[in-house]
Amino acid sequence: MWWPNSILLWLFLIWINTNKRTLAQTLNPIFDCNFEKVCSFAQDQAPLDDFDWIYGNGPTEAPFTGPDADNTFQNATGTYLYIRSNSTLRGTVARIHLLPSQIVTQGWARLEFFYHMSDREGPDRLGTLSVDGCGYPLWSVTGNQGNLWLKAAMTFKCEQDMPELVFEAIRGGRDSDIAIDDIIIYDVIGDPFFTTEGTTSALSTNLGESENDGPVLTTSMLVIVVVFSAIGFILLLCLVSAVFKKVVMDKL
Ligand SMILES: [Ca+2]
Ligand SMILES: [Ca+2]
Repeated sequence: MWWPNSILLWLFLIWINTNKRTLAQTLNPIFDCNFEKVCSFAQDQAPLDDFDWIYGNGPTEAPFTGPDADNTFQNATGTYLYIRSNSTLRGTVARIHLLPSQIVTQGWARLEFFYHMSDREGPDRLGTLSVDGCGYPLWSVTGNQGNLWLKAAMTFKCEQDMPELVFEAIRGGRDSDIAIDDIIIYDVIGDPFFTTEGTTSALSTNLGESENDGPVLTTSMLVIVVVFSAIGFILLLCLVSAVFKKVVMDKL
């Protein structure tokens, strides 16, 4: 019968849209650092690491590595944080701890930042940039990523009230500057898996990373509804026709 199919499908669509609204996500920034003013972070010291991150403006000292400008303003007035390459100190480590001043209210946080890892002379001698969040490894990349600022974004479970975020850079060889800029931490309120239609985001958990989309009304769902409705309509016509024929035949 046509009508049970259609009713079930429309109820399903209503459920999808209802949940889409109730599962909406609010991102409340609790840490926002573009390095244009003093930010709340701390440099680790020995024996926890080997050297410190430093501020940069415009190109870095070495000609074949590092950004030409920061990410915020894309010019030499803007500031970023970076580690300077040193071929004799390969493998040494520099770490910073971000120090948010507000708590995570529902156990989920989101981190977004930009990074620059370029070795323009090659062979690739870039080291590793990695991020730990709330005691777990969240993200890591090694090697030359090209001469551009790239964005990283991840949502992760945080059992600490104050999320502890650590950026760690491991020096590569010559021409292996690593820079970061525009770091934002959000308190995630609502559904941590929700994203707006048409976008995806990396979702980190203690078990690893995955891609997730929120429930959305897609074109394929509409096609299914139209097809089922058409089938239901044809069946209805067949039924009406059969009933009509029976009535006529009975009268004859
Ligand atoms: Ca240090
Ligand atoms: Ca900046």
